[in-house]
Amino acid sequence: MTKNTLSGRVIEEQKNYFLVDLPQGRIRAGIRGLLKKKKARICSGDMVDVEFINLEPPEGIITGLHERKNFLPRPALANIDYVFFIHTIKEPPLDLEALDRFLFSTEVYTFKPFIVFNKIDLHTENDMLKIDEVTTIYKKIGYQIIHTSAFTGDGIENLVALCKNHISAFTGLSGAGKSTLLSKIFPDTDFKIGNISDHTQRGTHTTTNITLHHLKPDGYIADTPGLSFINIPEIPEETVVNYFPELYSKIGQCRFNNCTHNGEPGCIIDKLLQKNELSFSRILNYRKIFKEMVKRRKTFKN
Ligand SMILES: Nc1nc2c(ncn2[C@@H]2O[C@H](COP(=O)(O)OP(=O)(O)OP(=O)(O)O)[C@@H](O)[C@H]2O)c(=O)[nH]1
Ligand SMILES: [Mg+2]
Ligand SMILES: [Zn+2]
Repeated sequence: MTKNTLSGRVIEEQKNYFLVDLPQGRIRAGIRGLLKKKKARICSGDMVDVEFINLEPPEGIITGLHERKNFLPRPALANIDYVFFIHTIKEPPLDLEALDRFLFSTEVYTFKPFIVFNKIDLHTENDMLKIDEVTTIYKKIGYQIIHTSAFTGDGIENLVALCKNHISAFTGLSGAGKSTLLSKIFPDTDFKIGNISDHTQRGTHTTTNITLHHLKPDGYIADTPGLSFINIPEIPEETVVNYFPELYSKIGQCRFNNCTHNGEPGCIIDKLLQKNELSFSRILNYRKIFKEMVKRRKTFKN
C-alpha cells in the first residue's frame, strides 16, 4: 500500500466503476489493469484498497482486493453476516418449501439466517396460531424469528438493532415487503414498491446488481432478489443432511452408516418422525433437496 491508498467497502457496482465507502466519504473507483488481468471479480460487500487519482470530484482506482469471509455468487455479494428472509403468512401465502430452501442455502454459504414474519397487521387470530406453530418448529432447531409490520412499524426497531454494525441482506418471495421495510429503515432512499398483482406479472429472473445501503455508523443492508437464495447451491447429495442441523445431530443413530434418510430400514429420522420429534415438512423438504441434487449431478454428467 502506498501513502495515498485507503481501504474501503464496495457498496455498488456500476458499468465501468465501483462506488466505495472510505472513512473520508464515498468515491468512484475503476479497477487497476493488473487486477483485471488476474480476473478479480469484485462485487458489493468486498473490502478493497483504493488509490486516489483525483480529489475533486473524488475518484480512485482499486489496487487490491481483501480476502472474503464468504460469498453469494448470483447476484454477487461478499462478506455477509446476516440474511433476513422476509416472509408472510398470507399475501403471499406461507411457503415452507421456500423457507427451507433459503435456510439450506444460508447453512451452505455460512451466513447467519433470521426468519422475519412481515405484515403482522393483516393477521387474524387463526394466522397467529399458524405463526406460533411454525415458530415452534424453527425455534426448536435454533433459528431466530422476528415479527414486523412495515405499515405499523412494529418490530422494525428490533430489526435495525440486529443490523447495526453488520452486513445484512434482505431476501424473500416477491411481494413479502422487503422494499417497504427498507424504505422505513432508509426514508431518504427511493425503493420501488409494488402491488401484489404487479409481482405475479413480473419476470422473476431479472438479475440486478446489489446495492448496499449504509446503516450508520457501521452497518450495511442489501436488498437481494428472492431467487438468489431459493436457487440453492449444488452439493453432493449425501452431504445435504449436514445443512439440516436438527437432522445432522441425529444421523449417527441410523442402522446403516451410509443411510441417506430416505426411508431405509433402521433410519433414526423415521423413528423420530413417528414420535413427533421432528417436523414432517422439514423432512419432506430435505428429501426434495436430496433428490434435486441427485438429478443435478446426473444431468451434469450426461
Ligand atoms: N399490510 C401490509 N402490507 C405490506 C407490508 N409491507 C409491505 N406491504 C405491501 O406488500 C406489497 C409488496 O411490497 P414490496 O415491498 O414491494 O415487496 P418486495 O418484497 O420488495 O417484493 P419484490 O421487490 O418483488 O421482491 C406492497 O403493496 C406493500 O405496500 C406490511 O407490513 N403490511
Ligand atoms: Mg422489492
Ligand atoms: Zn437415516
